[in-house]
Amino acid sequence: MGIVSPGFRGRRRPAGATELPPGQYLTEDFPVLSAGPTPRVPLDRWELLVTTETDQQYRWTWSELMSLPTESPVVDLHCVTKWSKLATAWEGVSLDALLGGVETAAEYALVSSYGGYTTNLPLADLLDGRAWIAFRYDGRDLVPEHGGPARLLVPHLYLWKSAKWVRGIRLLVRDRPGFWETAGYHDYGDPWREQRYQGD
Ligand SMILES: Nc1nc2c(c(=O)[nH]1)N[C@H]1C(S)=C(S)[C@@H](COP(=O)(O)O)O[C@H]1N2
Ligand SMILES: [Mo]
Repeated sequence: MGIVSPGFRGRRRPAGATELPPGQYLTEDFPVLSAGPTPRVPLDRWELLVTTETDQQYRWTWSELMSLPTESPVVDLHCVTKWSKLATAWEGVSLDALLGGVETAAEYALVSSYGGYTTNLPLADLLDGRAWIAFRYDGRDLVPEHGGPARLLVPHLYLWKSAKWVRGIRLLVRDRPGFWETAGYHDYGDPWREQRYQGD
């Protein structure tokens, strides 16, 4: 076997791709994009709720979340408004760790936030080390403007899929569009295929 095996892919971008997905520009700062006011959730009342397609519920308090193994992903962010920010450093719990004990045959997830925001994606895209419940950014507790105390982080899709102030994950047999998807944004949102709007 060679040093680089035939199936090898860089961790941050598909093989053969340029540094930025099509149509994106680089930014150094970290813009805040919120469709409404920033909710403030006290940690002693915070909870994360996973509901399966058979209405089984799994709950984590803040301290239960903190007791799960954490990871420190360094990832590129791509917003559909065309800014990209490279090599952002996070700390969080992988969805693999969170959903490991959840029994489901569902193929879709509808993620919801404190404040009412929702976004959908295939359940598979939350797994295999590709998504986290993130609560630290750049060495500090995640600030409310960027989704603190905890947000979803799914960096391989456009950033609107990374629900800030994450509160619930509903596992569904049939796909159901979220807030921006209902407004005409793409159901999947792969930045490398420039899936910005329905029909892209
Ligand atoms: N709850 C919630 N999550 C959200 C949003 C929002 O309005 N509400 N905006 C989304 C969009 S469009 C983007 S680009 C990113 C922005 O994250 P940032 O404000 O940390 O840059 O959050 C996503 N998650
Ligand atoms: Mo966005």
